[in-house]
Amino acid sequence: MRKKSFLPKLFIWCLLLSLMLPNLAQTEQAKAASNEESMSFIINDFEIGDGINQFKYFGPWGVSTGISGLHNGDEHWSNAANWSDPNDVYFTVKFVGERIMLYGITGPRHGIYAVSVDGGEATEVDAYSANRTFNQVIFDSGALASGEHIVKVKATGKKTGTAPDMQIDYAEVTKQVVHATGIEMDAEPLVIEEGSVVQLRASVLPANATNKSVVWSSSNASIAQIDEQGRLTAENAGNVTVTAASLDGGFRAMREIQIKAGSHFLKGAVGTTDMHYVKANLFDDYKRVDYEELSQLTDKAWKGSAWKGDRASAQLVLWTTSKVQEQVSLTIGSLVDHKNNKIDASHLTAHFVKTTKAARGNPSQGKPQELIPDILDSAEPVSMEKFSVQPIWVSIDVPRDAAAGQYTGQMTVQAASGENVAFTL
Ligand SMILES: [Ca+2]
Repeated sequence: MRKKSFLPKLFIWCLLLSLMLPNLAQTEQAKAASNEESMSFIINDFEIGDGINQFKYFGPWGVSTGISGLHNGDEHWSNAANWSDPNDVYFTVKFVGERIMLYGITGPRHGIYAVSVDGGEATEVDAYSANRTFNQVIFDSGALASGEHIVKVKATGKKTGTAPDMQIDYAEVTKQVVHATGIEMDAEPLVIEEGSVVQLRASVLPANATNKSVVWSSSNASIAQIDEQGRLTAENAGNVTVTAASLDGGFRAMREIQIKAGSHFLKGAVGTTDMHYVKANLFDDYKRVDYEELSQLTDKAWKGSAWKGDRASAQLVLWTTSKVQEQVSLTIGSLVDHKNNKIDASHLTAHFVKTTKAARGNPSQGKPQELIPDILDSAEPVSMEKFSVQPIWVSIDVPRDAAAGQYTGQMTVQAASGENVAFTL
């Protein structure tokens, strides 16, 4: 009995599905035809500057952080007790979009603000409420023309409650979605050497597309890898096709890359003593040179000057490409001038600079930890991984009895592979 009842049930489900499917298809069509797709995003009050999607504050403003109920836990406020003229107390928000809504706290101490869009006539909005209430719409611009706008919110000194103070938490901007229509990449075939690192670029079209994200891929990762930013690392000789695809719409552009067998996998150049030489630069606020930048360095002759009895310091930097280098060692010779005066090699020291993992900034704010060159290591040979960076610190102690003159010497870096780099000092 039970088995027999299965068939009628299946029939009913099929009937239901066939009724529902045409409806779904119609909804999709309606969406595409209306072309009214929009998205919204938040500009927090702590996004500060002159740029697009940033706040800027004028007059005496204070800040609070770590307050639950506020967007990102933070706010800007201005206390009327600190004002000499309300006209000097305001903030602006520059944005690209078609509507802006300002959110803040309403309360008994919050006053009447004068809000203007694009320098137009001001509208007065009242941020008063009997009880302090978070996340309230202070101002809504309504529909604006698509494009760049600036909204200005000024103190008036007028109040419904006990004070005309000001406060702001965040803005919400609504923006028309501009879909990708294609992707552009240089199509010229590229010929590079094994061990090279090359930055490739692609742009999603049109220029004002909302989502300009590009997804990179390599047809053969054992020959060449490409990272999320389009940085290609040529690991081995061979041919690969690199594809750049737009995340929105999946438009694709391709480029053929030919990788020739390399000849040098250990390289070096003269750096400066006031920079850090690192594999990757995770911070943009510090004096550091990353792999891509330093691999452009070519100078192998260091020049410096020092007084008698003084110390001169130099920083040299080594880097490897697609082969590991074992037993990398340093040999430093004496310095000799053209009259054959000599500064003995015992006055010269060359050390590999070790790295230490350290956090900078505030780790609780998501600042990453990174390797920072710091400790002066011994002159013992080191092993270098593929695509790694190894700075060398050179000190020259000029003897008190050294004759004045121009001295030159050589420092050689040698690896077990037979590769070497020679520096002139
Ligand atoms: Ca906030």
